[in-house]
Amino acid sequence: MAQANKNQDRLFLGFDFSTQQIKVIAVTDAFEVVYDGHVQFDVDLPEFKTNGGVHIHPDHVTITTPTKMWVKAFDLLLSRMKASDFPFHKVVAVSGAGQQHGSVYWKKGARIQLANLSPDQNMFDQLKDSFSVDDSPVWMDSSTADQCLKLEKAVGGPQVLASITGSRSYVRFTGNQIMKISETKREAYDNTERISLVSSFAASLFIGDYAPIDHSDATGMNLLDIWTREWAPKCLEVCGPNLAEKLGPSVHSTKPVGKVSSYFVKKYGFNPECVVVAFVGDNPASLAGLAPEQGDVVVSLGTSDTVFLWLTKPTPGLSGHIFANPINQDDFMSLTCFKNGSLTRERIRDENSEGSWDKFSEMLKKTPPGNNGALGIYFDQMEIQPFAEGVYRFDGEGNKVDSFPPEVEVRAVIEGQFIARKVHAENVGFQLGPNTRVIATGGASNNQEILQVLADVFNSPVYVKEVPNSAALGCAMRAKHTLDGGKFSDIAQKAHPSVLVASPGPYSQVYSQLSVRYREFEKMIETQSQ
Ligand code: ADP
Ligand code: XUL
Repeated sequence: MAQANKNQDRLFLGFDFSTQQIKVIAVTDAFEVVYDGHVQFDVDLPEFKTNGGVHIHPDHVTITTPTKMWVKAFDLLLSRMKASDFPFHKVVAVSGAGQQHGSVYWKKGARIQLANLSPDQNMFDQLKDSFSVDDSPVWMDSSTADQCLKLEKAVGGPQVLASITGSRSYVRFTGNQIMKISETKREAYDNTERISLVSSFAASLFIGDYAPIDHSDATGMNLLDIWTREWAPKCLEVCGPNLAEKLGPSVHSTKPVGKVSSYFVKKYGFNPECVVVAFVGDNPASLAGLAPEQGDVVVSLGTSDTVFLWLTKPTPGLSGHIFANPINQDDFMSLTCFKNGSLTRERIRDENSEGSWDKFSEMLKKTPPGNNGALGIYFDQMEIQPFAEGVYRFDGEGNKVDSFPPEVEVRAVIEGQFIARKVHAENVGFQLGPNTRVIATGGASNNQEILQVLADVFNSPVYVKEVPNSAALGCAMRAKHTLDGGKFSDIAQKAHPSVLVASPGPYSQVYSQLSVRYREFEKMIETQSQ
């Protein structure tokens, strides 16, 4: 009984250091949200003159964030919590997420400054000169095409790099960003004693020491071997001198990385026993927040569509990314992003259903699953996989046609998109299992008829979760899991039960045939686009 009462007073914090803001939520053991706050960089810290949290350089491809702005924002967030009498002493564990791929360069000597922060001053004043590179490259940067080629060439080609690190080389991936710094800012590189990701940087602020990079975020660097979870020597060698030393160790995402430093205890009243659990990438954190069971598939239907998979046997290839799973040490997750999502669906709605989702849904119900063999591929913008653009329609006989009747067009866009989501999921290792669940989220998950197509195409039940701040919540859940142990899925069930919204009809045969045809059409379009 005493224990139960004591537990009722416990709080967990989940942070999200994202592109435009830092968010925090505080939850109880029962996942009641008792505090929800944020600092928005453009609005709250106008002195840094960011736009959407970043600076776009004149070349348009270099995109950075002033590192010390994050420190100041963190100070501000905590001081706002203090001003609202937030009970810091009740917090037993914290964890957090960071935008993936971004990097922070700590200057030689910074570790000592970090370990000796005085509670009489703020962190910004004490750490503002602790970085050897003032502007952190972030995930939006695309200035490293040359470095990407170099890395792939050095290891034996894009597929070899993907087979080692889970992804071919990508301009935003940190190894390539580090290589660019080592080539263009050599003095600053040599004057760097530790390179953190945004996630491990935030954890470092909390523990007053360099926090290790967690495996899930480390797999977004083109530097970690996804199978052994060790830094890949060949990649390190190409990306910068003495890089292993500058990166320090990596650690599984479930591990505690220390306790809050005395700065937080003295300045804010944290309990000195408060545990800091490894901070992770924002996408892995969202997986924890949304899809906490082995085999789960998340389909996020927003401006662009994103598919996350919890995988046990990944097959890394030339599209999508394989990351280490943030919950289960032996498992993986994939992340595949599709540019043509809601905006394409909206265009088809406007042209065929008078701009009304209700009419669009009615039309969807009028056509049979499989659309009598009609198949459409709608890449209004250059798609990511395949790298192709344009609209392609095929009738039931496989002939290319210029248009479809409105009802057929409406079904074709939804089926074409969802078949693509499934085909690319299979490419990175997705296999339908008896317990596969599809978790739908994002704007279009409000649409029951669209979700029915999703269930039919994936031949799996679809659940909906609208979890605001899924990355921050995922981190609060992870913090509790590391502290208390037990099954992660039990924690998740408590945090937000899933709601079943659509069950698959008897169409697995129809969609497996269409998937085979889709693969052929996609290959043809990709070849034509080259
Ligand atoms: P973001 O990715 O920017 O966070 P959201 O997840 O909020 O976006 O999704 C926004 C999109 O949701 C809109 O562009 C809109 O097309 C789509 N949407 C909203 N309601 C519906 C609906 N009932 N049916 C289909 N799509 C919808
Ligand atoms: C993932 C990616 C973005 C960032 C920012 O690979 O680049 O989703 O994590 O949120």
